[in-house]
Amino acid sequence: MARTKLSPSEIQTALAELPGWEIIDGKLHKTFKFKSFAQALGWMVSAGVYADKMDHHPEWSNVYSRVTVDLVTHDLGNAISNLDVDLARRMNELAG
Ligand code: H2B
Repeated sequence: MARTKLSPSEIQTALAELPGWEIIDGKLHKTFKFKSFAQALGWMVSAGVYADKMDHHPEWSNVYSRVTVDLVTHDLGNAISNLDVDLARRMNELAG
């Protein structure tokens, strides 16, 4: 899938349609909170399968029912790309 670096204004436009996401340290950032570890883990499997199909992988960590996510495109020198926005949108959808 083609990856294109987004401009600051394109990032702001995308953020308006991505509830819960913000830019922290130049990365698309969100903490997802679930009701249990099992739910967090199930979501990580679903989001991880989607990410792997895209060949675009999140930086993330899990503590109990919380998953902290940072999205950035390594091949573009850690810029935010259309793929980061696509993955963020899918992560929100999967979280319900
Ligand atoms: N994930 C992310 N987040 N950024 C990338 O640039 C990236 C990736 N590149 N996953 C992919 C893998 C690349 O290494 C392979 C070779 O396509």
